[in-house]
Amino acid sequence: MKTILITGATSGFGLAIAKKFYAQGYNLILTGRRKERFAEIESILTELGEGKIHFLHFDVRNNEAVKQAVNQIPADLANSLSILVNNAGLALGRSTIDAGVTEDWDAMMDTNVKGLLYVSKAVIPLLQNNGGGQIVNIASIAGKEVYPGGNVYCASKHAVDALSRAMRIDLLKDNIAVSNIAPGAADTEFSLVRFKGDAQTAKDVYKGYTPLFAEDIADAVEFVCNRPRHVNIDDLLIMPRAQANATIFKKEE
Ligand code: NDP
Ligand code: 8X3
Repeated sequence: MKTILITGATSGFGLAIAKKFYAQGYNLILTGRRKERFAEIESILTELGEGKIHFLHFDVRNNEAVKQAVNQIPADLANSLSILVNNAGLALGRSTIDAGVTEDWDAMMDTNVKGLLYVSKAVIPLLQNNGGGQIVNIASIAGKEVYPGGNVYCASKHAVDALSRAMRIDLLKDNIAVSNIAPGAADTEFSLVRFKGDAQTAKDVYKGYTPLFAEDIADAVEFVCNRPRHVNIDDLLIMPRAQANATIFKKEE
């Protein structure tokens, strides 16, 4: 039985990816900071499959905690790990650069860029020991374009986009394929986090059109991970039908 490690699996895309792969017979290694959600997630998942589920509780910004957690992965899961999904990430705020909050900038760069690097550095040796595998990095339309008030979040996702290309080059020798998935607007907890618990502002982001849902991105991850061995999907930009680019939407009144 194969194993997938998904960062940021306590909500949104990560949780939907976990459900999709568990139902297909994978063992799961799931990570997040909100460990109070682990028990409920486990009970939802166990309805869907029969594999092993192993939770790792750490903040991706803490390199020591990342290393310790990865070292604690049980041997049978470590030895069958074939996919790493670097999904944990966030935006904080949407102000112009002059009005930006430096703590928010630190949190976005530390989580989206450095956290992805720390997790990758800790997990790549497991994939190498297993003869290869696949890394899926969750980037964004914000990694392809910049938009008003997107500044540092966009910079962090441009970095993810660049790291996907760099990893693909550097890990070719190890039979580790690297796929970049770049979603447009998706209705998860993302906007609630971005607007710091302001539920109305978060809801308004998805008003007047049908956004993507977490399951759409889980479908995409499943697709890229299930290509024939000689094929790799390098980069997938996935938008709601009603979103033409980072800023242009067709909204109903
Ligand atoms: P959610 O807020 O629903 O999920 C984010 C996940 O990341 C949570 O499980 C959260 O877990 C985890 N996370 C955040 N910060 C940390 C941290 N410091 N350490 C460990 N885990 C962390 O949002 P989405 O599912 O939408 O976001 C998933 C990814 O998709 C992100 O990288 C986001 O940038 C990207 N994305 C989202 C889009 C959207 O419109 N929703 C579009 C394009 C890309 P916990 O809080 O428990 O730690
Ligand atoms: C999330 C999508 O457009 O809010 O990455 O940046 S967007």
